[in-house]
Amino acid sequence: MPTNMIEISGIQHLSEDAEASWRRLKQFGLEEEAAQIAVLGYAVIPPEKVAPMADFIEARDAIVALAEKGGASLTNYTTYEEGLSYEMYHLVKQGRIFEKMLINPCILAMGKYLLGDRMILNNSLGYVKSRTDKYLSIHSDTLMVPDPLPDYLHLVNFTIVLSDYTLEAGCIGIVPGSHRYRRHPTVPEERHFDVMKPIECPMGSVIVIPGNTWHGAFPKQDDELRVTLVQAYSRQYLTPSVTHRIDPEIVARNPPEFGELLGGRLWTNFDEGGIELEKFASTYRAQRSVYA
Ligand SMILES: O=C(O)CCC(=O)C(=O)O
Ligand SMILES: [Fe+2]
Repeated sequence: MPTNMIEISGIQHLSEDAEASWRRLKQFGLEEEAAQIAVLGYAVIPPEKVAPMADFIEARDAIVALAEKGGASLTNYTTYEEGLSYEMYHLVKQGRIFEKMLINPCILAMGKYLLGDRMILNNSLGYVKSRTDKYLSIHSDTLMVPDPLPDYLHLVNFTIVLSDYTLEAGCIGIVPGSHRYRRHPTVPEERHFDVMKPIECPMGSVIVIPGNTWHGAFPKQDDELRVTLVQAYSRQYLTPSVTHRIDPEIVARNPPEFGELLGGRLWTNFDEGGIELEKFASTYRAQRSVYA
C-alpha cells in the first residue's frame, strides 16, 4: 500500500500508538500490573510507583476535612444507600492536591493504555466510611451500558487508597476473572459475596478497576475511618458523571493535559459555528486505534 493510503487507513497509527503505550507502561514499571489486568481483571499499583507518601497524606487529610465540614461525623459517615460510604463529589474542584492527583503520570500511563490517549475525566469522588455490617453489593462500574459489554473498556476506576485496606477494615472485594463475562452481574449474583476476593493493600496503593470487572466492598468491623479517592476516566464518547464545567483558573494553572481530561479536545458539543475540523480529524483516529 502507498504510504498515504496506510496513513488514511489508520494502521500506521495503531502500531505507533501501541508502541507508545507500551513505552509509557515500562517507564512507570507497570508491565506486571498490565498483565494482572489482562488475566485477573484488576491490579494494585504499589504506592512507590504512584506518588510520594506526603501526597497521599495531604489527600487523606483534605477528604476527612471536607467530610467533617459536610457534617459526616454527625451521621456516623453513612449515606442513603446500603453499603455506600459518605460521599463527596467533584473533588477536582475542591483542592490543589486533587488537581495534582488527576494528572498523576503513573495513573495516566495506565489509564491511557486502557482507554486511549483521548480519555476524559468521568468521575472524581471521595469516600469516608466507618463501621458497618453491610456489604456493598457486587456491580460493574460501566453504569447505564447494556450487556454485552465490549472487549475494550469504556471506563476505568482508579481507587486511590488513603487508609490501610484490610478485610476487617472493610476493603473492596473483586471477583477475579469477572471481566471476561463482559456483562453486569444478575440480581442474585450481586450478593454472591463468597466469590469476592478482599483487596488488602497499604495506604497509597492504587486499585485499578476496569469498568467490566465485578466488585463490591466488605463490612467494616473496626472504628478507624476508611478514606478513599476515586478517579474514574472514560473514553471520549461516554457522558461524564461529573460536569466538565470548571473555573478556567484551575485549568490555566495546570499543564495542558488537565484541560484535555476536562473535555478540551472533544469535537462534540459544538454550537452554531459547527465542527472544529482539527479536533474532528484527530479524533477520527480513535476509531482505528484503541490506544488513540
Ligand atoms: O470503595 C468501595 O467501597 C467500592 C466503591 C465502588 O464500587 C466504586 O468506587 O465504584
Ligand atoms: Fe463500583
